[in-house]
Amino acid sequence: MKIGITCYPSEGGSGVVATELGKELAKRGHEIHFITSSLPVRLRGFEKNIFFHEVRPENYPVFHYPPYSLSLAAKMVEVAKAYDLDILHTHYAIPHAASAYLAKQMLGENNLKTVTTLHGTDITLVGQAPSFHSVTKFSIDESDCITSVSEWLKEETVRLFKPNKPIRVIPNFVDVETFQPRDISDHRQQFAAPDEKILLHISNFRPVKNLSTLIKVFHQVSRKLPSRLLLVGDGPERVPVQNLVKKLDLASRVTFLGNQEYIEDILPFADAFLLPSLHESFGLVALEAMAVGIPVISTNVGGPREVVVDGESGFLRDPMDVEGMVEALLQILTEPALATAMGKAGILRARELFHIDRIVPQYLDAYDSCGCS
Ligand code: GMT
Repeated sequence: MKIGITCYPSEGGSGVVATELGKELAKRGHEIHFITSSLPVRLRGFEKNIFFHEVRPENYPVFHYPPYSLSLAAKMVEVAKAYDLDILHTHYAIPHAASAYLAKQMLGENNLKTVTTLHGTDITLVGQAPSFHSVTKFSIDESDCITSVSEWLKEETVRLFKPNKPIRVIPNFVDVETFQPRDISDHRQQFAAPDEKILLHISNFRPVKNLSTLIKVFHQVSRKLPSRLLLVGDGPERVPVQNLVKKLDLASRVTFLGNQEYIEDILPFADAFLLPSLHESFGLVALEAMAVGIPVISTNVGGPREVVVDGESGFLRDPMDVEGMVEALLQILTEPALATAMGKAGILRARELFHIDRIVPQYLDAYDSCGCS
């Protein structure tokens, strides 16, 4: 098949999923065309069967903002015609699914099928904005096939958008060759002394990531146990979080690493991974932590309940339950046998349920059943 893939190319789970899916499909002999505003971050080198088409929004003095959605639709049409695409697979509905709809209309009598994968905030947050709701519903309804990354997100989509066709749940996946346990003992001292524990959080620093709770949890844990917090990522909450860290006198114990591309090199340093989101449609980074054998502390709202088994591969707590998260963390950090068992359970679960080889065929099946092949 010849497949066009559109996603947000910078840091963020939806772009990661889209890129890893494209890479895997290319390995299986499909021709993949990334149609994105820059090279997707996880496209790290030349790979056979993969092509990149840059979307360059035109600017003009009368525009307040360059109309990216139109430039994207035009590029989709150009690539679909030049390479005779079978499928346009858009990740994150806004505005990608709308651009795909427009591209399809412009192509007229053409067999191109459109697939939209819903990732989370395109439905739960941004999609709820009054100015986006109707166009999001319309573009989802007009897609030939809709997939969602968790059961929870499917239920939320049905509740909030009442789509006109069934949604197929295809969970996110992990490449367990890249994300696997590693011996980092020689390098650990760059982050912590031998007696100190390392806690890790990775995100795009949005309000939904609930970073103030994370810092409050670390504040309490660090008073009871020598520990360090590594924060990877960047976004609008970074400055407020830096201020809270200073206010609580934690600056010497918290390291802001900024955006990092090779998180598989950082995850093995952690004794526990924290993702205290207010809600999360899946929590891809929690899955990647599990695959590396790191116990996860996350919240019991949405997708994490489908990824992390509470009490087995980590702990799930209410997003505002600081005490509960502190208690859970202290258990992991002070009971080595429990931490090891949780790490092993996470690896097993990641490999058994979310292995790339198990999930990618589900996308191929979805393409098939939408009449895409
Ligand atoms: O966090 C976001 O809003 C960004 C979005 C993204 O593009 O990475 O994340 C969503 O998609 C990921 C990949 O499917 C999921 O793992 C995240 O859980 C989801 N984020 C939320 O639902 C908050």
